[in-house]
Amino acid sequence: MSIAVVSTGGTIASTDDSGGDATPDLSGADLVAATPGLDDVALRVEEFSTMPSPHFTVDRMLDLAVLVRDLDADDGVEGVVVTQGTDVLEETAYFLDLCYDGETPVVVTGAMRNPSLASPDGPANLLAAVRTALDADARGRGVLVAFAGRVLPAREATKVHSQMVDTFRCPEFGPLGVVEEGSVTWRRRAEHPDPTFDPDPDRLTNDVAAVYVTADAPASHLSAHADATVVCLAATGAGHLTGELVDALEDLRAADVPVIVTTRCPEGRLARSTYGFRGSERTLRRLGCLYADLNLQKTRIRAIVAHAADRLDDAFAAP
Ligand code: DAS
Repeated sequence: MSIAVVSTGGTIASTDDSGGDATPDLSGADLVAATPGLDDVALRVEEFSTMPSPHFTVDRMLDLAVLVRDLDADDGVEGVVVTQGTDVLEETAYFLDLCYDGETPVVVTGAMRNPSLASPDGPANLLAAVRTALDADARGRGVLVAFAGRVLPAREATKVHSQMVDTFRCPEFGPLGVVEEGSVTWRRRAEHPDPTFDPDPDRLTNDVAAVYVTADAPASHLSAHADATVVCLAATGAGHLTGELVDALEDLRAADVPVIVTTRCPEGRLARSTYGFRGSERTLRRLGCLYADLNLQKTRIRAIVAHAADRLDDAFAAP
């Protein structure tokens, strides 16, 4: 039995030997060779890509999900570790989670400091991810993120700092566990398991807009997306829009564009029956919007996956 390490690029695989501009150029085999503490673990390496994570497309995310499913079906694989750049790691991890209901642990990790810098964090993160994937209690927990000693559910993990090494957190509810001295101490389970989707590659599209509502935002911020396949909206507070955005929302809904609303607050969910002013949850309900309880970028990933599986209504709640 072995742990499959799937290398995709990112800072963990970047060097700046060319004079200060780090770019991904290391293979998965290089990452494994540079990580102390793996001698007792049988590893196999899958070289998936060598790219910065902002270059990841949803098509590549689906390719990665197919690979993860194939590895789960392989009796020789005990766990899967995916290394990726941190910028969109939370989106890739959640994409994988939405497409995966296997028992084999799948753990995503990366690094904030590349191997050319003092104190690179990649080796420690890779080691912690492998130890997590080997932990019997990691089985059946869905896709996990292991980073800076924390183990987080893909659904909740989000990058909260642009530079610090302990950038991945779960706002509101905290990590599932922590890795210390190579073993995981689990403290909670991820409640609210998501349905699993089987996206049709031919329906997969990146044409799902993500709009962040801001004070006095004009109608154009929303109407610019009148042709989008789906629009995801991070509303203020418990689910509120500016007056002008309501005008644009009415037009979108009249044109049958699905609109999925979440809150722009890092913690908490949308209200259903607290406010009644124009642009409140009453408006969202009247216009047949759907509700999400995820951050905006994860809401968009869920919309992309659910749309590709032709299950959009099934994937989000009505207000
Ligand atoms: N921000 C870099 C990283 O942390 C780049 C990337 O996401 O690929 O990996």
